[in-house]
Amino acid sequence: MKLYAATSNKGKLREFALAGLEAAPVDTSNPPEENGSTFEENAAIKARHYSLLTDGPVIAEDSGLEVDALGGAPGIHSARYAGSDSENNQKLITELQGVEQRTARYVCVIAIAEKGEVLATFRGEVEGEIVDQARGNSGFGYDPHFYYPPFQQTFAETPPEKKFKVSHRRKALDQLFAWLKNRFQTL
Ligand code: ITT
Repeated sequence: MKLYAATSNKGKLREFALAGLEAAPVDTSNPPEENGSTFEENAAIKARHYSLLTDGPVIAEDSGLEVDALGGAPGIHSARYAGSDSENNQKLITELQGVEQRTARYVCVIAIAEKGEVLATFRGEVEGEIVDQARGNSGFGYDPHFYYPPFQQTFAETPPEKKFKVSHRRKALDQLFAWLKNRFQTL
């Protein structure tokens, strides 16, 4: 069984590789409009769209940061909250100025689809806190401001393999792997 992975995000691809995911890349130069209102809907839209371009099952994921004091924002708009990663982070910190409650979580939903039909979705989450000062150079996206209390570090200060072990993406991928094993007796 040949599996494909559709993402244009290099950070996600690096973490898929850490998981040992063996999947062929898909041309993502013509992405679908992500007009769903949940991570599940947007992951399904992407997986369904790219599955029409391949001859086997495709995984796609939708992920983001939910900040409690911002009513769950940036949420499904995380990638394009303000623009680039640094603009996104700047906006996040500005929005949280003077706000005491800092709890937040990363969410990752992976969808698998074949020939235009979504077969399953899997959700992983990891809880943390938003810190004003950017710390660390590793990871991507909001990682310099995402403090993970059990490590007493931001995810950008955490070595990639260590971040990955506890991450939202890993939790969703583990469920995917269990599902694939069951369905295709492979992996
Ligand atoms: P694809 O749709 O092509 O996969 P994308 O970057 O547009 O790539 P999303 O719409 O799912 O993907 O947006 C995910 C955003 O959420 C990402 O750009 C980051 O800003 C944030 N994010 C998700 N997981 C993250 C992580 O592990 N560390 C830091 N930021 C993360």
